[in-house]
Amino acid sequence: MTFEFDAPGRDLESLKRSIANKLMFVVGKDPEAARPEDWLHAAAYAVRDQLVERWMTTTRAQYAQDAKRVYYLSMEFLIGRTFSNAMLAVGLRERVKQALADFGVDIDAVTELEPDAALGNGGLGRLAACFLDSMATLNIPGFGYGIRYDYGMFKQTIVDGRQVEVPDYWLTHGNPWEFPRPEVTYRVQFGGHVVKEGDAYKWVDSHDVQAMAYDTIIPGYATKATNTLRLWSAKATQEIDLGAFNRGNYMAAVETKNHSENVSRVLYPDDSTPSGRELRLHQEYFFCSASVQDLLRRYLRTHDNFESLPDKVSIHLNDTHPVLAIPELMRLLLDEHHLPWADAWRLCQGVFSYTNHTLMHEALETWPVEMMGRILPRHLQIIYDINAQFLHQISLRGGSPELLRKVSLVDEAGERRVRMAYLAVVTSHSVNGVSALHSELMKESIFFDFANLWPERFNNKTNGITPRRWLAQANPALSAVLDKQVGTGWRRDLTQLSGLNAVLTSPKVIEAFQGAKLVNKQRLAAWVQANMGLTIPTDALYDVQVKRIHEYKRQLLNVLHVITRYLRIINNPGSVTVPRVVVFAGKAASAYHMAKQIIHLINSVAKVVNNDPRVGNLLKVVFIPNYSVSLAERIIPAADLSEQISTAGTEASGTGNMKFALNGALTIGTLDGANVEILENVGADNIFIFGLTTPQVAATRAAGYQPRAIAEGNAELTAVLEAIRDGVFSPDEPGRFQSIYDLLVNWGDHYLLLADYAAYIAAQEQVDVAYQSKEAWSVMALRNVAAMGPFSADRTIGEYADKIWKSKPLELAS
Ligand code: T68
Repeated sequence: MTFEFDAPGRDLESLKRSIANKLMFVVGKDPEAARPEDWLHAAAYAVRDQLVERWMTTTRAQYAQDAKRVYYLSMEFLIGRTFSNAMLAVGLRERVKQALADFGVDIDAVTELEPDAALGNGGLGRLAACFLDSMATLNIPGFGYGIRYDYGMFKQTIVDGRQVEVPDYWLTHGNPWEFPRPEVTYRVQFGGHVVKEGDAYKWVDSHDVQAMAYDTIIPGYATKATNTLRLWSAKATQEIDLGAFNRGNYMAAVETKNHSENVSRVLYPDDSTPSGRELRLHQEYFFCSASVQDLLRRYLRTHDNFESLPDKVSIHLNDTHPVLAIPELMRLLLDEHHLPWADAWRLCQGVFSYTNHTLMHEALETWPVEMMGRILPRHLQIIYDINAQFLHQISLRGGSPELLRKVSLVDEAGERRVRMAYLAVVTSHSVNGVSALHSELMKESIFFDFANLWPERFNNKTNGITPRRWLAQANPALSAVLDKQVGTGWRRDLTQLSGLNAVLTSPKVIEAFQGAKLVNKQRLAAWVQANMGLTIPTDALYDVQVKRIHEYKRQLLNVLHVITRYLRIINNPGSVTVPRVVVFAGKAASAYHMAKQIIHLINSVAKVVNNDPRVGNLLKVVFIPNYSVSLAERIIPAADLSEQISTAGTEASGTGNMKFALNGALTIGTLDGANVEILENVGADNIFIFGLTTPQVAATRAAGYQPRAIAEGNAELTAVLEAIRDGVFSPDEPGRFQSIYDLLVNWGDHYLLLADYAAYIAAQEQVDVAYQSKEAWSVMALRNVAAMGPFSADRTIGEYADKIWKSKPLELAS
C-alpha cells in the first residue's frame, strides 16, 4: 500500500495555509466571521499537526525496540494551557505569531483565551504534568493514565471577601488537543457479588460502566519523542433503558445513563462528605481498571505469556489514589488469565512502584471494608488474601501480635478499614518520598515498621519542575538574559545555569536581571489593574505566597507579618521603609471552613490596608482570585520573595519553592520539604531560613506547647492578635475573626504559628535590610537561578528511570 500525506511545513507560508485550512475545514468558519476562539482553535490544530507524525514515529519505535513502557497512574494531571507549550516544543512560536499577525490576529490575545486543563488540585497534579514533559524530553516511553473530568478544579470567585466556588466546565468550546478514541473502551464493573466455580472466581451481577479513551500528545522538547496522556471518560454501557422508554417514562430511561456517566464528571476538591467518598472510590477504580486492562492488552499484542511483564511494564502509583490498580492487576491475572497466585503476585511486585506525597494522618487514604465489599467485592477478597499471606510471612519472621496488628492492611480498630498506603508498600518494589527530609520522616513515622522489614525498598526522589514551562515559557524576559549569558542549552540541561556564577556580579548582568524583573512586575501589575481594578506599584518588593490554602502551609503566619507591618506603619511612621506588595493566591477545599476563613481574613486585611491613606504605597495586599497554572506563570516571574513557611515536617516537598528560585526570587522559609535542599544548593547567604526545625517542633509539642504564653510575652504579637479579634479588619462585623484568634490562642495552635512568629518577623526584617541594596539583592537572586540545576524534573525523571523503572530512552533517528 502506498500511503502518502503532506508533512506539515514549518515555513511561514505553510503555517499560514495550514491555519487557514483548519479554520475553513475543521473549525468550519469563514475568516470574515471567525471569532478569536476560532483562530485559537485553527492555530492549535495547525500546531498539533506538527506533533502527530512524531507521535506515530515514537509509537512505532516503541514496538520495534520492544521498549519497556512506564505507566504513570495519577488521579490528577494539572496541565494548564497547551498552546504555548506545544509551540515551544516544536520551536515555532515566532512563526505562528507572524502567521496569525498576517491574519490580523494577536497571538497573546488568543493565547489568553485557552482554558486551563485544571485536572488537579495542586502540587501532586502539577508534578504529574511536569513528569510527563520530562519523560517525553528524555525519550522515556511513558504514558500518563488518568480521568478526563468534565469539570476540573472549581473556579474560585471572591464575593465580599469570601471564596465562592463556580463549576469549571473547561470543555465548553471543545478541546483541540485531544483525540477521542471511541473504539478504545473497556468495561468496568461495580457492585454485584463473587461466585466460586471450581477453583475459579467469577464476579457477577455487577452494574457496569464503559471507560472511553481520550488521547493527548505530550511533546518532548528538542527531541522527536512524544508520549501519550490517555484520560478516561465514563460512558453508559446502555444509552437508554428500553423498558422504561417503552413505558413512556423518558426521564427514567436516561437516568441510569446519567448516573453511570457521573463517574468522570468532576474532580474532587476534597473528600469530606460521605456520599462524595463513595463516588471517589468509584472514580479510583474506574480509571485503575481501564488503565490496567489497556496496558495488558498492549503488552499482549507482542507477548504470549506474562513472564516478561516486569521487564516491559512499570506501573507507577502517584500517591495512593491509584492503588486499586494492584488488586485489579491481580484479578485480571488470576481470574481472566488463570495464573497461579504466586506467579501473579511476583509479577505485581515486579511491576508496581509507589510515591508517597504526605505524612499527614488525615490525608492517608483508608476505605471502609463495608463500602469496598459492596462496590468491589472481588478486590476486597484479593486484598484479604494478600494480607493473609503478608501477615503469615511476618509471623514466620517472628513478628509479634502487636506488630501484626500494626502492619495489617486492615485497620481493625473501630469501623474496619483498608489501609491503601500499606497495600502500596507491601506490593511495590520501590517506595519513595519527594524530598530528602520527607523520605527520612516517612521511614520514621507512617512506614516505620515497613522500613524495618524492607529497608531496601525505601528511597528518595526529590521533586523537580520542568524548565520549559517554568522558565522558557513563563519568563521570556529572564530567559533572554540567560540565553545571552550561558547559551540556550539550559532548556534541556538546567545545570548549565551554573555558568551564571562566573558573570553574576557584572553590572551589566545585574542590570539585565533587574530589567527582566521589572518587565515581569509590570506584566503582573497590568493584569491586577485590568482584572481587579487595583493599582499596585512596580518599584516595590513583591512578596508572594501562592499555593493551596491550608493551615499547615501557614498563610496565616504571613498575615500576622502583614498586620505587624501595617501596625508599625500607622503607629510608628518611618519605621518601615521598604515598600512591599504582598501577593496571595490559592484555593481552599470547599468544605474546609478554616481555610475559607483565612481567605476571608486576607481579603479583609487587604481592604483596610489598601484604603488607609497613612499607608500609601508602602504596603499593598493582593489576593488574586482563582489561582491556576496560567496565573502561576504570570505571578511567579514577578516575585522577589518566595514564602515557603510551612511548619517544619509538614510539607512533603513543595515545588513552588523551586519555581520561584528559578525565576530569581529569594526564599523566606522553614527547614521543611525541599527548602532544605534549596538551602544546600544556594548557600545560607542566599536564602532566609527561620523557625523551629522538625525535631524542635516535636519537642515543643511534647513539652506541652502554650501559645497563649507566647502571645502574652510578646507585646507586638498581642496587638496583632487583638486587632484580628476585635474587628480592626471587620469593622462591620467585629466578631468575624474570633475563631482565627481562638485557633491560635485558645485551641492549641497546632501548626505552631506563634512559636515561629518572632523568628519570622526577624527574618522579614533581614529581608528588608537586604532589599535596600538592590545590587546585592540581585546577585543573591542570580545565585539562586544559577543553583537550580538539580531541581529540574529531568534530573528527577532520570533517577526514577534508572533506579526505579529501569527504563531506557528510546532510540530515535533525528
Ligand atoms: C503535594 N500533595 C505535597 N496533594 O503537599 C507537596 N492530596 O509538598 C509536594 O510537593 C507535591 O504533592 C508533589 O509531591 C498534594 O498536592 C494533593 O493534591 C491531594 C489531592 C487529593 C487527595 C490528597
